[in-house]
Amino acid sequence: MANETIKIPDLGGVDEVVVLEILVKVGDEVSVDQPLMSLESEKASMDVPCDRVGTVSEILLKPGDKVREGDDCARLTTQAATEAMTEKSAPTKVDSQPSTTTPSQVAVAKQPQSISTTVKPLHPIAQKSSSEYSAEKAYASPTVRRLARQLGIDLQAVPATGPAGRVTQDDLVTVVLARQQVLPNATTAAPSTSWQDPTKFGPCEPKKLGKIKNATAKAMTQSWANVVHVTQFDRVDITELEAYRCEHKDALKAQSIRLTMLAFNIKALAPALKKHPNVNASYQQAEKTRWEKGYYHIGFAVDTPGGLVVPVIQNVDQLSVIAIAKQLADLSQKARAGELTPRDMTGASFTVSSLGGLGGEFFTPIVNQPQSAILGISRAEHQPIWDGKTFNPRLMLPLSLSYDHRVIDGAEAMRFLNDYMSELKTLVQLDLNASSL
Ligand code: CAO
Repeated sequence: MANETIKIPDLGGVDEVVVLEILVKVGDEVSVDQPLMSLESEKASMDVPCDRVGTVSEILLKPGDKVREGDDCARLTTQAATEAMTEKSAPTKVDSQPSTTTPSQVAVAKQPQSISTTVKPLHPIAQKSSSEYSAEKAYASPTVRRLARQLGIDLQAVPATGPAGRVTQDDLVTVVLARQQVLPNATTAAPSTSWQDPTKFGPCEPKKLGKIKNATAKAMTQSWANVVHVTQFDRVDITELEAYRCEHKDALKAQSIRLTMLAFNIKALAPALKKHPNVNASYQQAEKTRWEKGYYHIGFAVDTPGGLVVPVIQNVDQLSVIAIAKQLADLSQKARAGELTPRDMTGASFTVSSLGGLGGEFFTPIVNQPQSAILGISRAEHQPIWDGKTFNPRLMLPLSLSYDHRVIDGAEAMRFLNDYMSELKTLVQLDLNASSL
């Protein structure tokens, strides 16, 4: 038996690196090439591989320590007879090439930290082929990257709990357990522990969610887990605009056109979005890029017997209020009849959700990914508004703008909302009989 010291190997020209994660503990039996700890320089991370067989007797470093080539990092108890006759290993560089390993049965217990379960193949949603794999963009040690690749987990979708947003092995285990046992369809949420058998407390009836409600549940879970939601509330004075709408709505009704406030709400979006392209955008996390769209396709939430669907009115910047009102009616009718096609429901750059016909005040709509903002509209009500001398009854429309704070700052959101409210008020100047509307 001998007690031997493992040293920090050649760092490939880097003077000093930081210890990120210790991957073994005292008492672990380790083998040749097994990573003992992860190190990080400014631009890359690397593992310190073990260069012999033995049992860890002491760990001499901790996360956050700064180390140089030749520093002691751990001690092993070894038996001369079992010492590996290998050359001193170099540190393992970040492996940015996709592995050729197909995600399949992987014995996690072979990995450091002795995770003892044998992981079965993942649910298909959790798997990615190695060619699709792009984990090099995520923040994790090479060991965790390798393990994620073997398990078919997209590192970028894993909620990280490690230092500085680093994905750890435990985070991967959480995802695997959540997918296998608790949330077979979820991609990012943590396991729920709140389920209780409701029949223990009284009569109840199980109702399976239909296709639309399932799709909504999945999209909302993903958005809730990934988007950094903030909701900004405000009220806009639509007294004149509502009077204007009422002036025209009966004549239009005679032509079978239903002119609701929502058509005006949608009409005012295009000029406001043009002024604030970051609100009409999608965030591509992997590339740290915001895609600002040069088109104004507005999705609107429709409440149908089967659940919520979101048809899209394309190019609203080129449509009159009346054309928007017609499309609102046509698409809502198709939605409620279950006749929407995929083309009717794709490509939105921004979404509105109006509960104005039903009541309520403010609410917190959930961003419809991959968009970065959504406008909630509630029921307009008369309120006493102070004009400096007296209170006047004004019709105030409550607005709730939810946005992704990764893409849009609070001040930007407020500036957008201010411009939107101004645009809405200017619509009273439209000539509703003109063909150019
Ligand atoms: N304030 C006051 N009254 C309003 C209003 C508002 N903000 N919005 C609509 N109304 C009125 C309408 O003017 C209409 O009255 P009139 O017939 O006198 O004109 C009445 O309420 C009913 O309107 P509507 O809801 O049928 O029509 P709409 O164009 O406003 O909305 C649609 C169409 C499809 C968006 C709506 O029917 C709908 O499905 N809303 C639900 C959306 C939803 O579920 N959102 C939640 C998503 S998050 O879970």
